[in-house]
Amino acid sequence: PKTIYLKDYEQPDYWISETHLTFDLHDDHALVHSRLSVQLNADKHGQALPALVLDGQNLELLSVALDDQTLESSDYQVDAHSLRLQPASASFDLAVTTRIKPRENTALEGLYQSGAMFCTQCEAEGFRKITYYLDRPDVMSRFTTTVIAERGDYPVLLSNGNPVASGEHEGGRHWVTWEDPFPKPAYLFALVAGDLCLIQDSFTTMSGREIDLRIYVEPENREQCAHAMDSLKRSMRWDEEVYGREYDLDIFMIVAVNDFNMGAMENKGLNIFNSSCVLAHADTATDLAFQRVEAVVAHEYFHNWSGNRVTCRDWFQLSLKEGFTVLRDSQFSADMNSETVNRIEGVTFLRANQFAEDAGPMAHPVRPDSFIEISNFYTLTVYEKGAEVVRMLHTLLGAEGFRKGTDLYFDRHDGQAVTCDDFVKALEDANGADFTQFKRWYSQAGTPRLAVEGTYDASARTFSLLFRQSCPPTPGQSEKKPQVIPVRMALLDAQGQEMPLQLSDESRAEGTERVLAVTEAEQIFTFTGVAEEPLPSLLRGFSAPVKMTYPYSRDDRVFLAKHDPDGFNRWEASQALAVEILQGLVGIHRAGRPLMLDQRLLDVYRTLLADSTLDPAMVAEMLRLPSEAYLVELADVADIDAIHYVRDWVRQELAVALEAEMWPLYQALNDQVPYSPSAAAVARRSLKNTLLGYLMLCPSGKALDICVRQFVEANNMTDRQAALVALVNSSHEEQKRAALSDFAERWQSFPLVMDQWFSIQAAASQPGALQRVQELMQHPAFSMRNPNKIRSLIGAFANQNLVNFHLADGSGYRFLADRILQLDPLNPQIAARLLTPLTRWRKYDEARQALMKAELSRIIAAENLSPDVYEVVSKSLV
Ligand code: DPP
Ligand code: ZN
Repeated sequence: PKTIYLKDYEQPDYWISETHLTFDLHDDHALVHSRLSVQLNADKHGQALPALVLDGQNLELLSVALDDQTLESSDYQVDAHSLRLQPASASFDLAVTTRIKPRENTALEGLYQSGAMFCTQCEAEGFRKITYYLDRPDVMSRFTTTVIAERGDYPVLLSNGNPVASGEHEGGRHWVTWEDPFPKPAYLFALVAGDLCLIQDSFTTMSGREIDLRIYVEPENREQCAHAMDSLKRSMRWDEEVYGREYDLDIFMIVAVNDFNMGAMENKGLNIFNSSCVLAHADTATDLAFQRVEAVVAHEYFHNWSGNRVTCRDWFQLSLKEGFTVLRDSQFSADMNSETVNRIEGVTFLRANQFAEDAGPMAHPVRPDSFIEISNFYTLTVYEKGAEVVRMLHTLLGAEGFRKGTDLYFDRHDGQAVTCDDFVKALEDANGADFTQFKRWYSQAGTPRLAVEGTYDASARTFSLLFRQSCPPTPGQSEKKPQVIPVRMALLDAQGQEMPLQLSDESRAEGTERVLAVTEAEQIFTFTGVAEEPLPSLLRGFSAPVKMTYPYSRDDRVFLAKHDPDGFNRWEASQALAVEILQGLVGIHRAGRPLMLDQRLLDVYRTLLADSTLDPAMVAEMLRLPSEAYLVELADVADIDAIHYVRDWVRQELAVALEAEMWPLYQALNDQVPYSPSAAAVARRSLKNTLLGYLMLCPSGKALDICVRQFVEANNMTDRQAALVALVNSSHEEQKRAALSDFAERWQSFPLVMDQWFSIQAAASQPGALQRVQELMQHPAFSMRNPNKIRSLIGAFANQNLVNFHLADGSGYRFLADRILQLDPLNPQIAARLLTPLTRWRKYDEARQALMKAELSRIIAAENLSPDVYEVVSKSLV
């Protein structure tokens, strides 16, 4: 496999102004006729005519014609990746016919069949599996697409843009022609054919245009689309209000498919979604699933501007659209729900997962320098850290300055394929800012460390903050330069009030909260007129994706957890306290000494439970102990057995000590009101079910009946599933078995509900998990052909069931490696994804490291490995 470098980027030799496609769809194949208007890129080549080299893979080439002259096979060269021919003029039409086999396409890239329907996934390089093309995002073309299929099985025929003509052929076949007026790269092409039902609505844009909104799903899912439609309308309004962006076509379509590698895809005017990110009904979807639908619908819709109208020049720039769009969807979700809770969830996810990626063998910058297989770079770093980078720009510029910058960006680059540098330049130009140093966030990998110390001088009434930043080496980058780290902060007095802030070079105090931009390896900020020794509240809202330390005492953390006026930092203080306590106990447990719980954690939790003024969702977040995955990430060498044991032990101690306080609160929240998906109702369920989880740990056993009752009587899936999780993780074997079989029987024909059933069991930490997972693979609802099933059973086991996956005998590793080898020939993208837990071998003891590396070596020795799996394994073994 070949490595591709950003530094080798060159413009294409030819452009394609028009792309005319005709798809003749049949049960066992599809004929694809393409007619391209091709022009020499004269800026690059003057008058010389280089060969035209089109990308193509897994295609059966039937004919090639240049300006209507059919070519002999000696006139062109075809190999496994390309079609090469020599044009005779600077502008010509090229007509190519290929035959493809969508039914045999198990990789789910290009044109494939999901159940009875045809659909496409072209990002990043799937279009080359449909026809020969310049399959690169800087080649933008106007597409006209005709789809022909049998009317009976495929009454609905869709592509990008607007339908402009349709008709009947003989023998029951019909056709529809779609025209997309906006030039686009091939990765945004989409086609759907199937027997789908339509849910329709409309939206009036800010300039008064009426948009036809359509969601297409298989008929049995008709009742599960209301939330997606509502989310879409709110996204459209929000993007007008917050970013000034209006929708541009007359129709906006979403189609749900069951077999999909990603969450969803932003194809122009025709978004194709994994059904898990569209369908939501109170009976079948949890609150988490509702929130995910809202976020993904918004994300894909926002791409219409940040991704489609302005797209990426090359795939190294992927974060240009993904980082920015993730930020946009998280701003939207924050506005629709609780901003603080939303931020807590985002930061929790980032720290447990992206930080681990940044510390592992696949660490790469937000804008990578090289790759073998681009599919491997749809990563947490490109998406989530990329969003953090844009969020920091927002923090540094303020909301107004940021908006001026994005307005200029969209204006300046509308219809273009651009780079991350172009994005930053627009923000600079609109604000007269200089982000030269800031751009290191795009080129340097790794999570920076920020060590902070505070010194109070009582006689001078000054408080100095000393910041020291560093960043550990990552593959290919041994030395790092200082980055710009925005630190949002305040100083708190003994009552927890924010103090006025005046830096030593300022003439008077202004405000009580600041953003300090740390730019040096070592830097001091001194505040003057500080009347008493303050407690600093630092990195509020997680204003930079760094690992910050400050020598807080446990009492300081208790104080901040109770009194910091900033909600995010209250949570942060309680988390940090819990982390410190858990880490301490892990050491004690490993030394074979008895465990004792620091009463300060109890004290914080007791105060939380007693405070009825707090948002229940916040309380639930604060009661949640740091995850095993996060504790692993924080450790140099993680003892997963000790981490698991200690975390469970602390949970149990908390439950017993707080049982009396938790019961009345659970009962008050368990009020059997009719289901509502409102943020307030979600918050109440979140706290109630967090409490149920704790109460089920109490040896009193009082909670069992109530848990079973909640499982049986719940009027929504959130409550039912929470009860099931608590039962499955308990030792009440009989009730557990009954609940699991009842659940499976009731929901067997709902694939997304069965996904939950699989993942709850795969993640349960009792012994014997691997055997359970192997048995579940035989269940009729499981399939190795469906990415959602693989994720919910095998993925959940390897990523969430850490004690069982890391069993000392290596059986978990062997199982995962076997599944990867089994899957690679079918679906390399998903196979490569599954490797993630094995790439983290450096975190574990030597014996486990050896076992994990042995499995990686076994994989890389296999024949005909995909470039996807090869790249991840080879980099992990370095
Ligand atoms: N489906 C991916 C996303 O929307 C790729 N663009 O983020
Ligand atoms: Zn995206």
